Amino acid sequence: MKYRSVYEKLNSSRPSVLALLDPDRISADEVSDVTKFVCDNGVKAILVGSSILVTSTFDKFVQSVKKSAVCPVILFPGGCHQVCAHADAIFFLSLLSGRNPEYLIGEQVKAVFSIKECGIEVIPVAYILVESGSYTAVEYVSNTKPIPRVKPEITVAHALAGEYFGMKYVYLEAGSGASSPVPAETVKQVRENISIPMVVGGGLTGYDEVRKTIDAGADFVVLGSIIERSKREFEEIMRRLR
Ligand code: 1GP
Repeated sequence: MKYRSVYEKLNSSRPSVLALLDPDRISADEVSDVTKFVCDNGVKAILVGSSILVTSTFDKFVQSVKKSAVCPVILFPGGCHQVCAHADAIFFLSLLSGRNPEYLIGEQVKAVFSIKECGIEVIPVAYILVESGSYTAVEYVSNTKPIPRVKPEITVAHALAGEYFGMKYVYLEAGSGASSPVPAETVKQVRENISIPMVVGGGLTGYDEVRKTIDAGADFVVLGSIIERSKREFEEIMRRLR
């Protein structure tokens, strides 16, 4: 089957797991092996991005991921400086849950000419930060407040706004390394109210949580920290999902 786009290819394999590789947390020496490892375990795409980006070798990192990956590589940028031509696509995020214009539209406007020059596929994403019980990097860097976790209807309203804007995915984010993932009840209510695919990530560290999130209606779950923390536990999650 030949796919016209990354978006189409991803949608043909739902539900599935996407890996997040953070250039600030994975070294240049490890990146090829980590990429092969996540691909061997069946992830359907690799996201590359970081909240801040301390490393100066972002382009090289993405290039190494692309060289070793057998699935699409998608940029998941923390800002306009995380754009490069080595990826297949970019999640063009707007942090809808926040009220900081810089992350709603400012960074995006600064990035458009680089994206256009790179010629990579653009996938508009309604990015929604849900309170996780801890203060996360995305909350700090974006200077926005997450949506209270006990108010799923507010998350639903933001997800629907994203759909009405014509965005292609809703991404419910608890924040990388969050102490609690997005509640299954929130995922369920969003699923019942939107018709576009949903990505859920942040704080998912065990099979039961991943299963619960998928059963609640997530089309894609994103795993990041667990890959860095325990290869064995990541393998276990992927094995049990098969
Ligand atoms: C963060 O959703 C991703 O944007 C992944 O989070 O690192 O907690 O798996 P974790």
